[in-house]
Amino acid sequence: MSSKRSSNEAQISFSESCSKRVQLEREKKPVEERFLSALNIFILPAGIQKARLSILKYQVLYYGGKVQDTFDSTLNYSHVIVEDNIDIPRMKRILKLDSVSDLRVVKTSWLSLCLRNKKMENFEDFQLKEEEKSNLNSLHTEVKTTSCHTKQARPVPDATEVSDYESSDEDGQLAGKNLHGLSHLKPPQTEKWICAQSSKSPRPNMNKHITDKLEEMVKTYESTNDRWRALGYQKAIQTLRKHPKEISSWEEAKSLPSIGARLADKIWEIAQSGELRKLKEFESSKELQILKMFTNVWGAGPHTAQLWYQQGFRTIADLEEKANLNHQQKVGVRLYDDFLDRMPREEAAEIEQVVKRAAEAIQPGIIAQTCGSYRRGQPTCGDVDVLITHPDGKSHKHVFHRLLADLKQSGFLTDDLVSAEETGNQRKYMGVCKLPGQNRKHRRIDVIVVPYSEYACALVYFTGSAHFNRSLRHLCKKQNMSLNEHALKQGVVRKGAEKIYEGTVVPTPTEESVFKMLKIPFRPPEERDH
Ligand code: DCP
Ligand code: CA
Repeated sequence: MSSKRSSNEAQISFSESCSKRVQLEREKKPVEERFLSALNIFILPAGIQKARLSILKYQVLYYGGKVQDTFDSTLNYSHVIVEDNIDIPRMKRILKLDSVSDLRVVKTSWLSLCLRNKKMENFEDFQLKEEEKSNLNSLHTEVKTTSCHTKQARPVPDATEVSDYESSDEDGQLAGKNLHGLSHLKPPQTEKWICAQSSKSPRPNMNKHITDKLEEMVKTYESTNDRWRALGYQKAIQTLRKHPKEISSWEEAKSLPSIGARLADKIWEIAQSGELRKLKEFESSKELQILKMFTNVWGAGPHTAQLWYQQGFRTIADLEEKANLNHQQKVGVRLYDDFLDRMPREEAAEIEQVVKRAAEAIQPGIIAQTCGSYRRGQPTCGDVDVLITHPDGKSHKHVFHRLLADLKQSGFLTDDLVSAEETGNQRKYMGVCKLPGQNRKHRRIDVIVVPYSEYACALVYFTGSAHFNRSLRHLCKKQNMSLNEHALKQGVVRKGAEKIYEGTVVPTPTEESVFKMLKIPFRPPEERDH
């Protein structure tokens, strides 16, 4: 896989990494824009998605408020914010409090409303009192009806936009709101899901002039760790690609799945002017361009990129000379240009052959199959993902270390990035290879060895695309199943996002059997390129 961000990085909170910048920006803001300056709040994290919590905190800080990271009963908070479905008894249990009568406890929907309307709204309708239970549904309706669509560009991520993505249960589904909450009553209408459809469009993308610009927005948001916005844009791109005609009005854009009012604004702006001011702003920001470049270094995520920027580094040469790099980043910096270059699929095929021959020499009958974009038939590949197994169910076990040793010995593998990552019965190597001969570039390669019983699920997973996989997983949820690179399970019991019962493994001898269990037509790899 080309994925290169460590999970630790992803977990670093947005507000932590940005708080200094927020403070600087806040100091520059005119007083009337600091409309939350009366706030000194604590947000109870229970029930709030991590990313959303970070963004809520970030916004409160940005608009002049104070957020305390820990709860201290001796402090004088203006408000204690709790998720809408938390009631007072639960809050008291979590904070180990006997009484909350001297606290002003208010639901997150109030904070979202203030942020949306850019002013302090009356909190009383959102306040929870000692004897009161939360009334989630009525409040949700209230917030929805009072929310308004503002056309002005906003400088910071909007938590309400983020919560829409998070609560959206239709990721990977084209128009499935009708299924929401009804999975126990009727079978899902699988034909509406991305994973049930061929990615081979019967017609060209009629909105390429729009999707190209939105793709650039995705890259920028990814480099600033704004995952939810990046995901929102990606979903809109998928929708637009499939739309049979050129967008000719704001309303037309807004009526499409995964496109809300703000995205419709952007789409309509591009449709009308051929430009997107927000993207131009990004492109003229030196800082954002440098952050983008730094996040392209293998082994560096948005947090590291930001640290490097804060340390005064501005070029890849700066990093090479002055930054304190770990092993992976050193390789990433040294081979920066090679890694950015996508290889022609013919080169990926040559790389596959080298691995195949070496594996076959160790264990006859071994299967070595390149997955990822190569298997989906793409003309170029970011890296090569080789999946290895053996049909006898046991011989694969001895191959991993010998294969890597042989490939290093021959000079084919030039650098290790992750020597061995074990998840369950699967082993994964991430490194760098170079074909023999003149003018060859270094290429990223992953070698994953799996038991034959997990081969079909691993094939599905590593073939992707990532968007197709997300759609499969969501469809699984609707059918009380789960799917990952190891197995398909049925009878899974979930309470919210949490799995209460893991379910039981369904034997999946072939990729076809996975599709069949999910009640969707089999799609060959080249039709999974969503
Ligand atoms: N994958 C996934 N979710 C992710 C990352 C990867 O489901 N977040 C799966 C689907 C991908 C496959 O792993 O297709 C291989 O990952 P790559 O990052 O190598 O992606 P591709 O091979 O699709 O594209 P590229 O040509 O950029 O390598
Ligand atoms: Ca790949």
